[in-house]
Amino acid sequence: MSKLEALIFDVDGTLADTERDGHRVAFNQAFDEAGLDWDWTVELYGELLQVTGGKERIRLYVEKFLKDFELDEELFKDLAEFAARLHKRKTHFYLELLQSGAIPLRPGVERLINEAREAGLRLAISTTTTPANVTYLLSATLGKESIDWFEVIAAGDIVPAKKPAPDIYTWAMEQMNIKPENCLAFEDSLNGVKSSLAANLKTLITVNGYTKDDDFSGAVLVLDQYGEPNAPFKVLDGDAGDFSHVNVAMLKMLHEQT
Ligand code: XBP
Ligand code: MG
Repeated sequence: MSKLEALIFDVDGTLADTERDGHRVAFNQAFDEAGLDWDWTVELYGELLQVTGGKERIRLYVEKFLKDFELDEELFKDLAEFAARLHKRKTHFYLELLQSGAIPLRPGVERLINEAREAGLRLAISTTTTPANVTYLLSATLGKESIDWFEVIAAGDIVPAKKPAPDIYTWAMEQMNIKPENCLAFEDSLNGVKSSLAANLKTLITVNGYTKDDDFSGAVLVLDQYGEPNAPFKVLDGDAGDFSHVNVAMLKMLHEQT
């Protein structure tokens, strides 16, 4: 039986509930600054989350939802350049939100990370979001030193294909020189679980408002949150044994499940 050695965390929706009140708000701030009358409502954003990557999401919106969009070819050589420049400003606004402390970690995340470190488990991140978004979130919630707790922060455009492709997870494991059977992945969405399962990783899911109805077939367990000793999680699918909040002992039990 292989030994659990490393935990690989997704970021958006997993470490923190960032999409509805974070990324979506930053996108709208960038549109407003650019003089665009675009408004990504909570509902529309839920549809746009079908694609991972902020630049890709802008392009999906233009191509799928804006029939009469005309690119100013004096300013931008193509839609990719337009999306990249708009996305750069969105990231600026998102980092401001993170620095303001507007986005806390989800319940149980800080406790689980600290317990994993004390147990000597290796930590990594595999996310579609922009690298700065990760370091700013960690700094704002756990302190700047927490960035070094993660051996690898695999993020954004570091790989050619974003989730649901497995690339971001396989790249992180290559950097760590570790095999999937010695790891557990932590995800929140359909694109995320497709990515981690395609990388042959056992995956623990915590759902959120946007992903609660996603199909998590293949995940080892689906919860509403990691929980705290005085605030138990709710099991949505799978077997959590006698555990009521996610801790290292439970992760070792899950890791041994076939
Ligand atoms: C979620 C994503 C990201 C964010 C927006 O990433 O798909 O694109 O929605 O961040 P994950 P960017 O769940 O893998 O953490 O605008 O920086 O892409
Ligand atoms: Mg996610």
